[in-house]
Amino acid sequence: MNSTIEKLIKISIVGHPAVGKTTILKLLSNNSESNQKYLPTQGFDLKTVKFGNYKLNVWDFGGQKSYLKMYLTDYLLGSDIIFVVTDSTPRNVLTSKELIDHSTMIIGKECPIIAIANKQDLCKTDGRLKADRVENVLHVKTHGLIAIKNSERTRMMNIIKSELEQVLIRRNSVESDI
Ligand SMILES: Nc1nc2c(ncn2[C@@H]2O[C@H](COP(=O)(O)OP(=O)(O)OP(=O)(O)O)[C@@H](O)[C@H]2O)c(=O)[nH]1
Ligand SMILES: [Mg+2]
Repeated sequence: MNSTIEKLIKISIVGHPAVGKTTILKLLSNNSESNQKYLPTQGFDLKTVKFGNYKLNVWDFGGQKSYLKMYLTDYLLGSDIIFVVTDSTPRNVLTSKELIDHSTMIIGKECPIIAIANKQDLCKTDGRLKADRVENVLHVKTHGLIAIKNSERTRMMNIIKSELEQVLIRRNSVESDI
């Protein structure tokens, strides 16, 4: 495979409105603390993040129902890693499970679907679920996060790093099948 293409990684971030997807995109671009006012994403946003030799194309999809319904399949196809973000409230965790099931139906086993249990800073104040409990409900690998803290960037990059190796193994095995 062309080595430039090999180093292009498509990361998709999906989830219901206001769970923190755009904040994660900002976290990856190093400015999640800049403006925390909620501005719903219209359609989608795309940012490129350099990571060693890799170019991560991070797609942030607006969570409003109309976008999710209309475009989810088109957006998800070709992803190397999919993050489904929940705000860790019991209700949102349950609706995120539906989104995970739907995404799995679209994507099959082509790419990992990983849950982010965001807003972990609010667990103590309003009864949100800790990441391990979220994982028990969602049945996919789940990482806790506080996306509004810039110091969480390393954690998020490490999550991506741990998946990259698998992405390359998968790509090579698809190539050798052709
Ligand atoms: N307390 C807390 N607030 C957060 C956290 N992450 C994001 N937020 C806040 O949650 C609100 C919504 O965040 P966004 O990132 O815009 O949400 P979104 O998922 O992109 O929403 P849509 O674009 O409508 O789909 C903003 O006010 C953020 O500052 C977090 O870890 N903790
Ligand atoms: Mg957004």
